[in-house]
Amino acid sequence: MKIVDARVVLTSPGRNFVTLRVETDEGVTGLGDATLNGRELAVVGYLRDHVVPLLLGTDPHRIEDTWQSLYRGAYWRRGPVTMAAIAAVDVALWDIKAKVAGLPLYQLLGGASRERVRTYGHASGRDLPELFDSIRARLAEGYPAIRVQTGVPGLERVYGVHHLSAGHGVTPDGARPVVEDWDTGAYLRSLPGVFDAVRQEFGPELVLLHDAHHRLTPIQAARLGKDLEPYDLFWLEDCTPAENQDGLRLVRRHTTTPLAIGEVFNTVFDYQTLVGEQLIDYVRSAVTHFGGVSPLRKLFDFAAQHQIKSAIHGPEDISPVGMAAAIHLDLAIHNFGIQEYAGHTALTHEVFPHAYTFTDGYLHPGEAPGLGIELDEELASAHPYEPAYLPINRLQDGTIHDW
Ligand code: CS2
Ligand code: MG
Repeated sequence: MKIVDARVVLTSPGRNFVTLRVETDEGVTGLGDATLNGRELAVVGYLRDHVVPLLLGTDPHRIEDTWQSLYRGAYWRRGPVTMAAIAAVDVALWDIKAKVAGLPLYQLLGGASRERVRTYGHASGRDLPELFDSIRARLAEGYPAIRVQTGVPGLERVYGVHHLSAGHGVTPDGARPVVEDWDTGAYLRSLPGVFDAVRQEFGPELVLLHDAHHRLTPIQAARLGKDLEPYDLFWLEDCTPAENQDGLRLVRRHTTTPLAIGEVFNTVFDYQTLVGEQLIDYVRSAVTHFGGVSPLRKLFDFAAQHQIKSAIHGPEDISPVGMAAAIHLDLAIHNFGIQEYAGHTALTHEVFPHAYTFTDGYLHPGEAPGLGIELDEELASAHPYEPAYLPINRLQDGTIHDW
């Protein structure tokens, strides 16, 4: 079997997605997600100009050799653009291999280790009444776990709060990222009270998570983790920018609140200290941003040696193709933790018809051969790319901060 064509499809059914379609001389095709929110065109160029020409004529079954060739052959290694491009190829080749075998991908990854995949959803609110309504809405959808994000007193635009955040939008003229505002002191003073109110309203059993989104110093993260201990969180995510892996040693010394990190990481080297010293409890990388199924399953094996579990990143900017690959991995690995599932718009599901199902808060990849997903290129072409940046974050004095 040989690869005879590979095409990059850029579409925007409500938000931008980058998809690679690989075609073989036997008519079997594979899909891979290469969406990098806010930098989509960089991955499109990397794939079209530097990867696709190298794929033509190669054997799609040689997944590991192709992965290693793309990783080592570029000389310049790692990074979100490179690893998203390599991920798309890796996933497309796994899709092809599983289709040729006539099996759903999870069967090639060791078969099912569980009956279904537990998820968590997003709840947010500018204030407690709005937050409580949002939590009730997720509970009504069956989510067994809920991420809680709220406004911060005195701030106008805050990450993760639907009415306050620009989400993934741009300024009206489409040219520049929206500027959101931040005040760490106000955030640290108000958040414990929010979780106290949530526990009062919804009780001690509800599984709650929170995303600090890289905004704290290690000592501030240590304080927040400690202040949240009475509210028994499933995890505190991205408590501090983790390029400085050593910083998590300080956090870990001060709090027993479980920690989740890694959605912006793209190789195992980003995790070496964090996993090796068990400084975190969940690894967050997505198939799309970590180079594909092949390296992510290796990361999960490394994590398993340190009682660390998976928590694959699953916001709306992971396409249904990336989500399908995640669910196959989630079903197969032993040290599964939880799967983030923000869901997609109805139009996105139409562009990407898929076998995976979301029922009462749990996902299943389905039994279709391969990933179990297709791309309606005609419908995709009706929704062309729209320039969109992630917001940026500034402190009250105008200093740029982590978003
Ligand atoms: C967030 C993401 O879901 C999460 O944990 O950190 O929504 C993140 O903000 C986006 O994926 C950025 O594109
Ligand atoms: Mg996050």
